[in-house]
Amino acid sequence: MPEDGRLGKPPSIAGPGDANVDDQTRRQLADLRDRLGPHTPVAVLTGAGVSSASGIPTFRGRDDSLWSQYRPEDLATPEAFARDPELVWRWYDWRRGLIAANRPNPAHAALARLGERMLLTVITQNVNGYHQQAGSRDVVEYHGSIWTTRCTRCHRRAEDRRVPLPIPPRCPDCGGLLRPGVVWFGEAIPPEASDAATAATIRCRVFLVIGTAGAVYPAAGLVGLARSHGAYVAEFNLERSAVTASADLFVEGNAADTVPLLLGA
Ligand code: BJW
Ligand code: ZN
Repeated sequence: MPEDGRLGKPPSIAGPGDANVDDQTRRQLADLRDRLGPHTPVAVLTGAGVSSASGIPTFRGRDDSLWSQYRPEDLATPEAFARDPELVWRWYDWRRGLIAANRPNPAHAALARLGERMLLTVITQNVNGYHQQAGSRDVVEYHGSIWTTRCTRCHRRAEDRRVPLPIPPRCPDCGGLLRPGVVWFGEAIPPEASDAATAATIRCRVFLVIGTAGAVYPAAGLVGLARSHGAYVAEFNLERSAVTASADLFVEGNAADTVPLLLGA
């Protein structure tokens, strides 16, 4: 239960073998490792916190970027884009530059290694592509990808990895305004992603929740769905979140330190 599962002081940044994790945390992680057999279906829900050790700011955390004055609700909406597409594109262009200049961290790498050993689906709310870059194969991009665009006129979808972009970018086919291939507030989750995430969540026996505030739906609802289908839920976060009450185990700390401990010695 979460109260018992709340674990000691946060580990400091260190290699997986020597992270500063207390004995109770190590025992609970060993117990969690025992649940991760080669035939156990596992689903992992990741949020912005899994990428913060890569130098990518979270949405609701504090940072000193020029964008910290905006809330995601002010920029990640179709209304914001209709009002000021250049502003929204400048934000996305800045984020694309940061993502391209940085790389996946040990948490992404550990999930990719686990995926080689067991049936593991990563459901990520992140749009940066770091799970695939780290080697994860079964990745559901629940909120889309920052590396794709969609034409607002002819609806053409395309991969686009230019950094920086001409702002605003235009469709090579029809000259229409392009938009980022991501899911904004008030927009539906793409049906293939929604279906794949729901199926993996219902099927899994162990559900890992890593670095998400659990504040945005329907993604946050997957935690309760997993639990209601009998999965053991383990959360990895720097601090308690809106979904901690639904977790069987809470592992406090930097995901880049704690998640690699799932690999064992
Ligand atoms: C660490 C760490 C470290 C830091 N180690 N941990 C039910 C109830 C209430 C509202 C709704 C509801 N259902 C739907 C809604 C409305 C809305 C919503 O949820 N609003 C809430 C704000 C209340 N949802 C929607 O609109 C969704 N669409 C929808 O419901 O459609 C319905 C529909 C159906 C049919 C037709 C039409 C419509 C869409 C939501 C889209 C969200 N989009 C964004 C932007 C994506 C593109 C982009 O990246 O720009 O997704 S917003 C932003 O939030 C982004 C993220 O994926 C998402 C979640 O954020 P996340 O990952 O949790 O990040 P943070 O920053 O909040 O938290 C970081 C966490 O990490 C913290 O806990 C830290 O402690 C931790 N951390 N460092 C471990 N090192
Ligand atoms: Zn077009």
